[in-house]
Amino acid sequence: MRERTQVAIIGAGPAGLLLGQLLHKHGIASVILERRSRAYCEGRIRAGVLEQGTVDLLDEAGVADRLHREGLVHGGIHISLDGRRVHVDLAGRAGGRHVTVYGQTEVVKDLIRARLDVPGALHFEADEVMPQGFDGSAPFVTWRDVDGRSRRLDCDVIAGCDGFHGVTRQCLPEGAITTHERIYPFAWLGILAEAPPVMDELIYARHARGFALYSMRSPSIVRHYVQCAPDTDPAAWPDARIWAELRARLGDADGARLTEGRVLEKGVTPMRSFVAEPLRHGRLFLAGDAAHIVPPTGAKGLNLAAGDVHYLTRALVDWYGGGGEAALGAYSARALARVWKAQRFSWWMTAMLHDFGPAASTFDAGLRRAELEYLLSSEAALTTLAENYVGLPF
Ligand code: FAS
Ligand code: PHB
Repeated sequence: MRERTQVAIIGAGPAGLLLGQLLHKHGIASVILERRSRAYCEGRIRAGVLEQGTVDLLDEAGVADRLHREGLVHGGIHISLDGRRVHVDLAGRAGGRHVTVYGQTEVVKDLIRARLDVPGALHFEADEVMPQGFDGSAPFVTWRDVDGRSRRLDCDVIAGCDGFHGVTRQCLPEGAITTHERIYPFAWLGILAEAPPVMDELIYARHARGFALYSMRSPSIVRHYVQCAPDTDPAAWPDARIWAELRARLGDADGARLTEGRVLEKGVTPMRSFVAEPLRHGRLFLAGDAAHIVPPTGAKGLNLAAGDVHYLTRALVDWYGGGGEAALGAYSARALARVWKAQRFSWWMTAMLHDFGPAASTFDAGLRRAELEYLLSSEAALTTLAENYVGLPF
């Protein structure tokens, strides 16, 4: 079975879905091919903090009504060092810009609902997806549908939005991309639980026992993380142990504010920094986690995916509007410039707030601690953190 569209999108994560919806708003047709089921995509617990720019894009895509009704607008965060907590006034330091706490799961649900309004625009359980012919001017994607039929999708452009473990980056010829990577000697053990948040805004805590993050999804659902060993088995962390560690890393005063509750989900997130460049290969474009990964300490993963989609949408709208090769050629450099700044910020937050263990040099450990103490004592440094946290302009 053979069909045609303008943009073939591989992957129905935030990047692929938002791209499909924004292109639709600009009158450009697309078809999204997603390997997993709808239930799986809507059940994944991931990010939770949206930059102002990401919220603006979801508004432009026409899928932000529920976000504005249910999202929590935060004008600040807290940083805690061995129980001493400092508030960072994000809005006051970053021109009134703020972040919105709204689960990635909810963003994906809102975007899937909108994409399914357009018949044939989104296929779940698409198997053996393979991009082809993108080094020429008539690319296409072959795949097998949920009924086992082999299908071919002809298009003008392929967007690889299939995450870190997807097929698009892997199908590029040897030498076509350069990758840069840093693996951290720790991971995050995260829980989703029925409990009230510790504070009205997020707390990033550095403690002698390791890093911890106190986040939320609503006034009655929290999302907390503790730094753990990279090979941690969640089964080795009974709920009581997690709550005890979360309390200890807040210090006595704030520890008393922590309320325990029923744990709904528990999982380990590996910590790596990764960039693949360039993002364009003929008529194939990489966006989101397919091209870069950040450690979640800077809350940038989902927001970087949205940033890429902002630039790719502009490039495609310009190209279809007669902007020629230059329009397509602009995407990679523009998106990567913002990606590297977010990589720097995410690495900086991770280095400053985590314990790198006995293997790390004591000099580096001293620097990291001094970095945090300087931050907590400097107006200029707090403002730098604020402008990066709320999101650098596109
Ligand atoms: P995604 O990975 O979200 O989506 C890619 C999609 O492509 C998936 O639906 C996948 O099934 C599909 N796909 C893959 N291969 C395919 C194929 N061959 N054919 C068809 N479809 C295919 N960020 C934070 O800021 N805070 C967090 O707490 C946080 N937690 C995270 C936890 C985990 C386990 C992970 C992996 C990431 C986390 N992130 C977090 C980062 C996260 O938010 C990502 O940056 C974000 O999901 C990126 O979105 P996409 O690029 O759309 O990729
Ligand atoms: C989350 O709420 O899941 C979250 C928040 C901030 C981060 C990472 C994760 O830096």
